[in-house]
Amino acid sequence: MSKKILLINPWIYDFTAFDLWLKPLGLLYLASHLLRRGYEVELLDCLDRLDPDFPSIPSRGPRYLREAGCGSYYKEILPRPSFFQDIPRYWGRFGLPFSKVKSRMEKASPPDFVFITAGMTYWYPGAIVAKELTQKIWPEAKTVLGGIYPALCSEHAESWGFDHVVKVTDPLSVMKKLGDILETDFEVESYEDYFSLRPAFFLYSALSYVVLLTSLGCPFRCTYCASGKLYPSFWCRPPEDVVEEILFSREEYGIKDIAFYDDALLFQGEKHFLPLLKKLEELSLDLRFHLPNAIHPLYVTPQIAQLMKKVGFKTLRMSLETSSPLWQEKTGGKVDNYAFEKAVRCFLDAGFTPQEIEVYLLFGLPDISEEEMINSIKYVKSLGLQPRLALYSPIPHTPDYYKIEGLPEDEPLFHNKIAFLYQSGNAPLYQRLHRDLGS
Ligand code: B12
Ligand code: SF4
Repeated sequence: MSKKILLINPWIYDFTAFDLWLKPLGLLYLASHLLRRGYEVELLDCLDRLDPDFPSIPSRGPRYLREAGCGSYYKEILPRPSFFQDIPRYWGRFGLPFSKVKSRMEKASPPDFVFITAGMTYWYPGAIVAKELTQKIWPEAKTVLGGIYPALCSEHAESWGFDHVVKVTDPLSVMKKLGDILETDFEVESYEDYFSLRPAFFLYSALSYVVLLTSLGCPFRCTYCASGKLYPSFWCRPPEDVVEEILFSREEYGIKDIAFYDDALLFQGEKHFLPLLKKLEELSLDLRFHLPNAIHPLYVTPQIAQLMKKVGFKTLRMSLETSSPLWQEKTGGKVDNYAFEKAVRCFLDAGFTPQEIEVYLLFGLPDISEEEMINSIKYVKSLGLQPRLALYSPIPHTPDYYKIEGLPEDEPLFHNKIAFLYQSGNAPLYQRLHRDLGS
């Protein structure tokens, strides 16, 4: 008889959480590879807002995001962790009600393995609770933890008593480790093999969007980002393959909205993103594309901007982070103001309105001054654009992480962006700037 594997995307324990095209893409790829090897696979996504057990709640957030399939999660308020007592925000568990998940698990037939993902280091409590529930209900089932948390906080992740902890994120290394755990050969020898299967979105009963990964890694090494640790080299899928996946998702799931998960979507654009856009233009598909992760201004050209407008890019976000040339250089040199302004011109000339171009500024980098943050906001506004403040959060294995004094090394909850905002003393400034921006 084939082995049964339950894949769990656990709840988020946090101050805030929003479904901004949030899907456990790694788990969905794993599901497809497991199914191909003949395993019986089930998905329990505690963050599936379209699950019939999800309580109906008024969805907050901007209207354009709700129309593009995003929305609020149900939240169960819980006591704050003791070290967050001074943070004046409610702590809670976002996702399906705990009781529903528990009773669903109790009624299900026991799996042989339970695979649990953790998409952020500071989202680990959800994975631990899912593991504890598993061990209580099915003591015989083997638990396997994977995702960004065990990759960036390996020792911490190993301390919970999972049967296996997969501490890598590169798809080939992950499939190799899983092969060892399950004593099987997934025959994934190359990235082409890995991406030859479509992520298993069919495991959902309903979908309001899908997410898409067209490349791995990023050529830059920004001092606040872990991309280089997770994916040391850059690789991109052939554009034809990506187009096929887009067509498949559109036909199979009837979705209109697609969000890109790439770190560096525009890098090597000539052989990757540009041919993809050209093909999408030819096909004229009436889809809406979104860039929650933001793109590199450096690689925007007039042609790319025009094609993006034509094929339906709706959420257009660019990373500037800071307008200070000194800080741009110090943090990795991924952008300068000249390249940024050039990219803005390309998008405006292509017909995007200034309101449609969202600019990410990283708020609260270690050592950056208040004046520099204010100047960045003024600079973006002087171009007629809307700045979006992304809160800096400390990420292990990055140079900036090690600059922060007094950050407890053995507690990943301190990587939480809201927690860091309060602990760094920047909360009043942020609230003032946020209020002034009206965003
Ligand atoms: C897409 C993305 C987002 C999306 C969706 C988030 C998500 N986690 O799905 C959005 C835009 C919402 C987002 C937001 C943010 N993000 Co983000 N995001 C990413 C990104 C670019 C890709 C993640 C991804 O899905 N990759 C593709 C899939 C296939 O990978 P995967 O799920 O990791 O799966 C692989 C392995 O992990 C493994 N695997 C996964 N699960 C399992 C389970 C088992 C059992 C096994 C065996 C294996 C396994 O299999 C796959 C094989 O390759 C990563 C960077 C990166 N390259 O990883 C940053 C990243 C995760 N984000 C990060 C950050 C900092 C943020 C923000 C805080 C930024 C900000 N300041 O606002 C916000 C937080 C939002 C919030 N609510 O708190 C950090 C993580 C920080 C941390 N402490 O963990 C990362 C690493 C980027 C960075 N700067 O270094 N993000
Ligand atoms: S350019 Fe973006 S993805 Fe690449 S290292 Fe910098 S922040 Fe990370």
